[in-house]
Amino acid sequence: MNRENVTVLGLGQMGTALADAFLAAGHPTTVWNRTPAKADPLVARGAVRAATPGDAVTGAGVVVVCVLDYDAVRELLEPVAGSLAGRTVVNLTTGSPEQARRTASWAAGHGFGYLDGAIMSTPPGVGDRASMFLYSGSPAAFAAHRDTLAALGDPVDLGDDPGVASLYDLALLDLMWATLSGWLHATALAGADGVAATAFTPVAIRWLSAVTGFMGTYAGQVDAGHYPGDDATLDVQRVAIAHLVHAGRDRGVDGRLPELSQALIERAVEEGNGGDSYARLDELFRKG
Ligand code: FVH
Repeated sequence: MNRENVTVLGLGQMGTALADAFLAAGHPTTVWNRTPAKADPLVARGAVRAATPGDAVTGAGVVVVCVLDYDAVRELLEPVAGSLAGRTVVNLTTGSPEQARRTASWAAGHGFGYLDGAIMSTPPGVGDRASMFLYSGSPAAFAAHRDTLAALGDPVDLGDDPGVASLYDLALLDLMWATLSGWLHATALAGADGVAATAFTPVAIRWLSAVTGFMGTYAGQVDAGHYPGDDATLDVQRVAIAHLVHAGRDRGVDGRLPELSQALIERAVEEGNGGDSYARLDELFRKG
């Protein structure tokens, strides 16, 4: 089959994995990196080395950029903007929604297609259909290059606002860090009484699948602004979380994480919402 020509700019850990996935899927792949030696292993596996970013984008249908930050993206693309007209840039660099929107407007002004993306994986997951790649921006560019992007992972289309992929990325990282911190705190608590992390974690993982069920129920409550406490009320959870905070203190475990949840629960109860579900805390976060 004829595979689309792709170019990958930026061959750090992630850019290298992206280029490898395109090669594995049979795409003619041109690569460029600021430090040229990082391209050597990819060239040995069949990639074409470009001497400059300008050379790299010539002939590519899709130009994938994955560098440290958006300052580096602009530094890289501004000098070659004239050569990008008629092509599509897919920017997989982590940034803010505002940076994504500004870059999309700049791309439109230069006549090239632009998709902003977020990689919900580490490099070993690239090329696996189970890994989500989030995209937002030009619907035409997504439709034209969806099959090519599928070489990297499951391409998830988040619509035409170029900032939305970054927004989801930040929100999902928020969820990841809160979850990992919760797990590490729980592991420290259990560990204080001699429970190994490897013994605790399989039980924790089963519990997390129940928690995702709660999220499914509570999402509807958040959207409706109505939080019936017909599973577990904040009044009940206020008592339970006090046990967690005390148990941590007794064991010398840093208590700031559960104390934040405790403070939010207590505030919601003080405001007269003790009969509501945990989803009621959404309103406290939104108030800031
Ligand atoms: N690694 C991961 O698991 C995460 C997963 C989610 C998405 N991120 C984002 O991907 C971007 C790159 O991350 P990385 O892990 O590949 O990072 P490094 O291995 O440190 O490579 C950085 C590359 O950026 C190049 N670079 C930096 N500054 C410039 C510049 N001014 N002009 C041109 N290129 C630049 C750097 O080049 P060099 O140092 O090798 O010469 C590397 O190619 C990032 O946004 C993550 O948040 C990865």
